[in-house]
Amino acid sequence: MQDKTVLITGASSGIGRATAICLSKEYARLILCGRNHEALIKLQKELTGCKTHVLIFDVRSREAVNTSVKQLPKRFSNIDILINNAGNAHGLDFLQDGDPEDWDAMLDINVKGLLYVTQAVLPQMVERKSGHIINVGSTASKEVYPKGNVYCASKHAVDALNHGMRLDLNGTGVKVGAVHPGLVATNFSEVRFKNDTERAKQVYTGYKALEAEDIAHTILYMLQQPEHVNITELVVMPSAQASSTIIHKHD
Ligand code: 8X3
Repeated sequence: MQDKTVLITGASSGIGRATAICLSKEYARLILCGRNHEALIKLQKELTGCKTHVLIFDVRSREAVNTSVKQLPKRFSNIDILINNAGNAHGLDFLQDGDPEDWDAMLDINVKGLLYVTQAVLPQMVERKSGHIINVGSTASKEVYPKGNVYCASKHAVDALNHGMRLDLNGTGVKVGAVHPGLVATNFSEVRFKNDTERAKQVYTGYKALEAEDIAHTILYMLQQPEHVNITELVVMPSAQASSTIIHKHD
């Protein structure tokens, strides 16, 4: 077990939750961040192998992000690894039919939220000349698909920020990399389709989608590289997926 502290945003469900479970077996301290207090406490109870701290904040609030990170108890305050995982899709509509509230949510959470958390955590990494940031992007960071417009824009921004951080942090001792998942069977589509469970289920039927654990293992692999090795990005899709729109489904 490495004596390191990991902060994970969006840890209450999906890839964030699976990553917390996976990393709890490898690292000494985990900070579980999110909005859903109940889900995070439940997760905390499951993670018996390492020390955990639950931090409730909405990444959309810069003030809440900064205050929460500042108020971390001493033994959790030196963050070695930041997993920028919090992110959502809201709606799947032609741009001309889009709901500006959905746009705001995606840009505020996926882009600005990621920036706020990064800025709250980064100075101490730079000061200690050590740290590792993993940004969770998407295949939507690399491709734009019909009706994906603003979600894809937000994830393209994550891709750009992943590059930008690596450029700006070059020589500081802080590593930066991204994982870009394709179709992962989580509550992602339920959120996107606003609890239309049937429609959400369709996204992952007819083929074997990735599971959140697959991405958690990819993140662990990126973290476990030797000091001199930085995996700058990995795109991970189900074998049945060739692109955002080409998915081989059986009947
Ligand atoms: C999730 C994958 O295909 O819905 O980021 O954009 S997709």
